[in-house]
Amino acid sequence: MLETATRTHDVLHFINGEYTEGTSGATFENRSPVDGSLIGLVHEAKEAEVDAAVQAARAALKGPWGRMPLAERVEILYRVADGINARFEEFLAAECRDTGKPRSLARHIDIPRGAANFKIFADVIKNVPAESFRMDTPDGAGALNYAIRVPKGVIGVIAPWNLPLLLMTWKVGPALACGNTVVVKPSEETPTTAALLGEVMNEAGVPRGVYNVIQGFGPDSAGEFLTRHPGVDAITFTGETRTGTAIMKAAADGVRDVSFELGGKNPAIIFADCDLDKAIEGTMRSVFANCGQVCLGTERVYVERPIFDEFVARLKAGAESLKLGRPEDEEANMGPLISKEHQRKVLGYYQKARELGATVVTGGGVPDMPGELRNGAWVEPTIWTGLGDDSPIMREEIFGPCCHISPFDSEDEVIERANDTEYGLACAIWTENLAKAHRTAARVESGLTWINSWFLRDLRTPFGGSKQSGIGREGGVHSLEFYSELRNICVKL
Ligand code: NAD
Ligand code: 6OD
Repeated sequence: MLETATRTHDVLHFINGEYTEGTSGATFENRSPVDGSLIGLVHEAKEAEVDAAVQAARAALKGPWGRMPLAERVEILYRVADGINARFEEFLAAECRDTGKPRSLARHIDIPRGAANFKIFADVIKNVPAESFRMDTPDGAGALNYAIRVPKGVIGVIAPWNLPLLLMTWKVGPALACGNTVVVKPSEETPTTAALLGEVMNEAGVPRGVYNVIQGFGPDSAGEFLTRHPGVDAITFTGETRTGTAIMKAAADGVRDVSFELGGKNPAIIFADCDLDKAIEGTMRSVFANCGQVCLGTERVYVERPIFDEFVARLKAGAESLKLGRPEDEEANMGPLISKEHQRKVLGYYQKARELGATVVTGGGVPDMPGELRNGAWVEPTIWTGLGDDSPIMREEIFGPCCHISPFDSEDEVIERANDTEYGLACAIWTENLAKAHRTAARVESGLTWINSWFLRDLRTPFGGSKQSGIGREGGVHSLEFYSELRNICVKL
């Protein structure tokens, strides 16, 4: 039993308020995507560790957490948010070490949102109105129906590696606000910040067993054992659509609820009447931010024909101006991909695009990095043109710093092409004609649509994907629909 999340940079489980190596004896390596160096060993959870975490979470539901007045729970969540901010630099260093992403990015997005996710849902649960109906009865006295909101129970939280702390706390924040307890399975690629959060939970006074973390992989490891565990009441998952399918099958046993934020193949629609400077700037971010590893990112860009050549030339210039570098290089605006395995996948698509006859506008390979950075998972920012909409490059999620740009000639045509996908997560529309913008936004089949912006969002709004990009909506009060249950009570007056 240890008091901290890491020794050097080895990462442990956090179960019932304590750090533990567990009993499986299994470990795996956490390697830096920047240069391939060994960051540390991660202890892998098997059935015994998962069971211990679930039992701890179940016990905590019946303990002080379950009996705690809402106002006290809310104060604790504010302290968790403050605790992350108080250890901001530690979280920043850990997140950038695991992911290789630029510190300048994580400083503005990942870590502040990690803290905000506790504050916002504390505010939401404090202010959510209760529902009540006064009804007539034959005796004239009437009856009062009112709904009470109760926690679902133990929530299994399975998180991906692209925005590890942000996406994990996006689920843990509302789960705890609603009075649930959680067992979190972070991605095997990014185990550290979820573990570190255990220290903050203890410091903030979160009772033992409310927040548990088990480390490991998906199949035949922590992820699968967690989703199969009958002590888990509901599962919230962010990751690939294929993984969501496997988790949904596991959740069918016991008829457990799921909330899924899955993959995408997001279009951007650039009309000729857009403000081109803004459209280029926004598309640069939506294609290349976080090395293209953002579920909401753009991989299909449709540009109205009169500005097609200029748009391609300017996006090419933008891509070629990106500076790749280590997280601590404040000039760098792009890091490596998450792993050598993901690099192989993305480079496979780069190769396939060439074989399919794409015009490689820029990139398409591995950049010439200096020294030990050669051992990292670097790829070039890449732009293609010339492929048809049915090409695998246009249909499959690549999750790298790349996009294909196609010309279009009419509003109806582009909407049909944008919607011609099994996914439906996000879309960005660029035009100065507001009527056209609203018309197009209403017709694109995506859970989130931006007009003349990207990634901008009030956290009280519904977030989620259409079609195979997800099930359910989270954000603001919408999160309460998944993380709590309404029960009706009827009082005869
Ligand atoms: P992934 O599906 O490979 O893994 C996500 C998590 O699931 C990891 O913790 C992994 O260990 C676990 N897992 C894998 N197989 C499992 C199984 N059989 N049972 C239980 N757990 C299992 O996804 P990733 O590669 O980590 O993340 C990238 C993907 O996530 C992309 O497809 C991206 O679009 C998607 N994503 C979606 C959103 C969204 O909001 N819609 C947000 C971020 C990422
Ligand atoms: O901002 C968020 O809350 C959110 N869920 C972002 C998802 C980004 C996907 O990579």
